[in-house]
Amino acid sequence: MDSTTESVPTRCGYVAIIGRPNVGKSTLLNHLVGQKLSITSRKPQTTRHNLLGVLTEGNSQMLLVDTPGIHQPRDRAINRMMVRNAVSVLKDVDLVLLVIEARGLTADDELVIAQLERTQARTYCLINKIDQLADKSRLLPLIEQLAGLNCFSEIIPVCALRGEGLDQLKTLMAEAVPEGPHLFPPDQLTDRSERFVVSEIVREKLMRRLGDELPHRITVVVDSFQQRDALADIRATIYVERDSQKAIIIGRGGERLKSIGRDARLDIEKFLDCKVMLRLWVKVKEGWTNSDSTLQHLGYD
Ligand SMILES: Nc1nc2c(ncn2[C@@H]2O[C@H](COP(=O)(O)OP(=O)(O)OP(=O)(O)O)[C@@H](O)[C@H]2O)c(=O)[nH]1
Ligand SMILES: [Mg+2]
Repeated sequence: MDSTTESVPTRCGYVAIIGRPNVGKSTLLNHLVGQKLSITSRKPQTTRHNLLGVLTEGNSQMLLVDTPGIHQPRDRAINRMMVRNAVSVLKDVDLVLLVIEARGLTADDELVIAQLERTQARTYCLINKIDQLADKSRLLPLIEQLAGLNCFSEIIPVCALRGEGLDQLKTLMAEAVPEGPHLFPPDQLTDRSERFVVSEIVREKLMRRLGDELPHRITVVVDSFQQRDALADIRATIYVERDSQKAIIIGRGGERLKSIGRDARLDIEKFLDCKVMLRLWVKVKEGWTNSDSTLQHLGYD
């Protein structure tokens, strides 16, 4: 056969992004896909659900799965569920990206590395946040230490925030996924609904505006979502565990809730590419973080 008519086989595979909380997994997924799909914040345990982001590069389609940070779940059902979800993807993927921070391995990273025994897939170690290292020569001993663990087929320094090192990563991923037909059309970026992304955007604004503890006691449910012409009319409820938490979110004269709603609306308008009317309610659902059945009812799988 004439080599110019030979078709190159397509490739497609699942790629899990795992790591301890706050190392930059969701930032990485967003940068790779080129759209903000997964919420991020400087607080640990921001991501609660596995989220698929589709990256199509030439013949290769990579189905990236962002996961909640793996940690030692203490008392709450929601934390156990998050860690269960994160480690559950390991057995089904073709490639694992294990993310750590450039400042060095921690005991929590080692907890994540121990989970690699659940997977047969090749694993790349991404050293993220290299922008935070004033002295780049400090990377060398870390790379040596990681190589000595004998569990990574590539070790790649990156800065997910600025997209540095990601072209090389894309090339390596595109070669690593197996031959097979693409499972998503190239313009579909996630398998999650718009409702889901909208509820997450509201939760992100809450995470960013509130103290360290309260965000972990909050969840958001979109009650109605109607899109007509160039306007989306959205109603959502913010659930908390106690009246005192409700008062904090609403703020004096409703000011805090108003500004959270404004921030969320601007991001939702960008995401949906239309005008948005967003109405938010705050309700108390006692103990929702520690009841498997309530979690399920609130959309946690
Ligand atoms: N300086 C710097 N900050 C980064 C980089 N990547 C991510 N961050 C920041 O690190 C924080 C955590 O990022 P996320 O993407 O939410 O981290 P995550 O691993 O998804 O966290 P969880 O969902 O809680 O497990 C955010 O404040 C990001 O802006 C980077 O390359 N450099
Ligand atoms: Mg995350």
